[in-house]
This record gives sequence, C-alpha cells and structure tokens, in this order.
Amino acid sequence: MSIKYDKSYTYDIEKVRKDFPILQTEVYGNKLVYFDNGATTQKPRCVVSKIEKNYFNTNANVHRGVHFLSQQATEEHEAAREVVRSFINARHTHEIIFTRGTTESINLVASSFGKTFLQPGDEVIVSQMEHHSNIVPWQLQSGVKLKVIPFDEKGALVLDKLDELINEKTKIIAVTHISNTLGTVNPIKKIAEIAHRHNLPVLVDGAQGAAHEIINVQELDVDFYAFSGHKVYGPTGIGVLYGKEEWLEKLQPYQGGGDMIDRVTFEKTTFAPLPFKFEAGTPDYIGSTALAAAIKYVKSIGMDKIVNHERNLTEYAYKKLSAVKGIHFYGTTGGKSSVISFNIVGIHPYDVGTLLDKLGIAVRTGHHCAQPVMQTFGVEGMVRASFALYNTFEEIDQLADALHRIVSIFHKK
Ligand code: C6P
Repeated sequence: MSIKYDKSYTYDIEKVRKDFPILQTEVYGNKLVYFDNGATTQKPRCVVSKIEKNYFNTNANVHRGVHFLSQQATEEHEAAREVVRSFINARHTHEIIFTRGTTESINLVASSFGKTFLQPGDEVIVSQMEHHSNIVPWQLQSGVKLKVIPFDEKGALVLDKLDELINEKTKIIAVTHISNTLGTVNPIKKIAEIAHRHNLPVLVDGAQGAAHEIINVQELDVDFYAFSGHKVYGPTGIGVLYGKEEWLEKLQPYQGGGDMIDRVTFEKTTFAPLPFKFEAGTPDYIGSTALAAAIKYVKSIGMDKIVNHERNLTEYAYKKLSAVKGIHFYGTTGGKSSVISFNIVGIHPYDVGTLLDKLGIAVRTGHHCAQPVMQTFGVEGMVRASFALYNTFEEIDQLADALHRIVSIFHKK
C-alpha cells in the first residue's frame, strides 16, 4: 500500500483523543503531553472494555474444556490469532505464536534456533542500533559470537558492510525494523534479500515497527518478526512471534508444559502441531483478544493515515526543536519514524526529562536499553520524544516552548 506523506491525509485527532481517557490527566497542573510512546502506548477505551468484557462474560481456560465458556474463550483467542495474521499479512494463522512480548519472542527464536542450529564458534549478525532484547538472547547461546552491521553518522545502516560480515560461520541475521533510539527505518526487504542469497534466515525486531509501519511479512520476506502488544495500543503481557512455517517446523519447542504436547509418557513426548508447539501453559487469552481489539482500532483509523500523521509530526518536531539553543539530534537520516532523540549542550538528559515532567511533558531519558548506541555517540543517555497516533502539532509546540524555557533557566544559573 502506498502512503501519502501529506498533512491533509489525516483523521479527526480530537475525536481519537477522546478514546484515550488517560490523555486528560493533569500533571502538576498541566495537561499531560505524552511523548513516551516508544516505551508503551496508551490504551483506547475499546481495549480496556474488551478486557473487562472477557473477564465478566467469557472467562475460561482455552483449548481444554468442552463446556460453553471454554469453547467461547477458545473461539475468541483463535479469532485474535487471525486478526494478528491479517495485520501483518502472514500466510497462515499457525505462523502466529502468542508470547509475552518482543523480548520473549526473540528469546524463543534464539533459544530454539540455538538448540537446533547454533554451535560454539558460530556467528549471528545484528546491527549497531539494536535494543538489548536483540543482543543479549543471542549472547546467551553458548560460544556464539556477534558480528555487527555499523550505522553511519546519520544513523543509517551501512549495508555495504553486510556482505563482508557474512561467512560460513554465519547462521542468522537479526535486526531491528525501527531503532527505538534513532528512529531509523531499516531496509528490511533488502536485508532479507541479501540474507536469502546466502541461505540465511532473518529475524526482525518489530517492537517499534509494528506500531509505526504497515507490516507485510510476506512482502518483506522475513523469516521471523517479533512485536509487543503494548506498543500497538494493546495490553502489556501479550506479544507476537511470526515465523515462516518452514522455520517453525524445524525449530525445537521453547518451553515444555501443557498445550504444547501431543502425547506424553515418562519415556517420550511428542509435540502438538503449530502454533501450539511454542505455546506451553495457559496462554494469555485475555491479552490476545484485547490485542485484537487494539489492532481493529488502529485499522479503523487506517494504518496508512497513522503512519502519515506520525511522519508529519516527526518532521515538524525537527523543525521546531532545531531552534532550541544547544540542541544536538541523534539519528537524522531521511524517512525516520516517530522518534526524536537529543541532548542539549551543558544540561544532563535527566535534568531535561525532570524539568519537562514538571511542565506536564512525559519523555524518556537514559540509555533506552540500547547502550551500544550510547557508546557510539559517547554519551550516557539521551532525551527521547516518541510519537503516537493521538499526538498533536500543538503538543510539539509545547515541547519546543518548554525546552526554550529550560535552556533559559540553565543559562541564568
Ligand atoms: N523498548 C523503549 O522505551 P518489550 O519490553 O519486550 O515489550 O520490548 C523490548 C524492545 C525490543 N526492541 C525494541 C526496538 C524496543 O524498542 C523494545 C522496547 C522500550 O524503547 C523499552 S526499553
């Protein structure tokens, strides 16, 4: 689907904001400006009421009971899987595994792929802009070495280096779709092409991607795509791992327990078919159905319009914030998505974050769980404003005004 990067191609933001009661919160006498969407998004009424409705009307364990409630709960849970499938355009519903979030999805692949395909001395290629969730799970595979695709001074991956990094020890390429610190949208399709030329699978960390891009896993031709429900307006505790059927079939189960088995004896266990082989124990069937409600909600607005609005906000924020004295941006490559990270000369990022909070503006400060990015720029931390479908241009004006105020306070000292 083509996206119009056009200010007029939008939706009724004020109407949408009414769906998110938390946006009316007052913080120290100011109306909340919520710019910490990269960490988690706020929830529309329909998601919260879906949770309540399920607990009050259809709560029963899934895949286990012949009774009415269990049947209903199972139907809803499996219907949610179809909603997720269609959201990312996977070929089959059994390619959608419910997990606790991006972190668990990546750990699942690292561990299961590790058991089957990784030997000490093997190499996994990641990028220099990875979140810790796409670094540490690979380091936990014994004897595995990480090779790193660098990024340039603007925060764009230096893809020319990828071919050089691949050798006979390389077993998988694991990269983020959108950097949570730099906002860079990586050329995933191109990376998958290169990987497949070398017969390597690609895992994509879509924690930021799923909320800010239209995801089509078949078109991207990736082998695994991981994302979290709470970053796409759904609840915490539910996430998704998409895996191509052929890969999921080859991998060992991640955890053992109920639901993931076919037949158990003390001598031997055989496993359930996909997707259940990877879903040991009672699944978060309340979370899955609430996530489906969130996906239906964003689809009702139009993912293309949301992407367009967020790109416009990001561009506008650059222009407005550029006028702040001493501001330095990190990640300035074109086509960025929804994230502005910066520091202001002479002011610690925690001080900027604390003072913004006093003015009602919630941003994230610190290393953003991407310490290698901080090390690259030689900083301890950054201030990050990250946008969502309900943010407005006026809120960005407020952020710019607040930063001007903070700078003037520090200059008076
Ligand atoms: N980033 C942020 O403020 P979980 O915690 O499993 O839902 O997502 C982990 C994760 C993985 N990859 C990327 C690119 C991410 O941005 C995140 C979460 C939050 O940037 C919390 S550190």
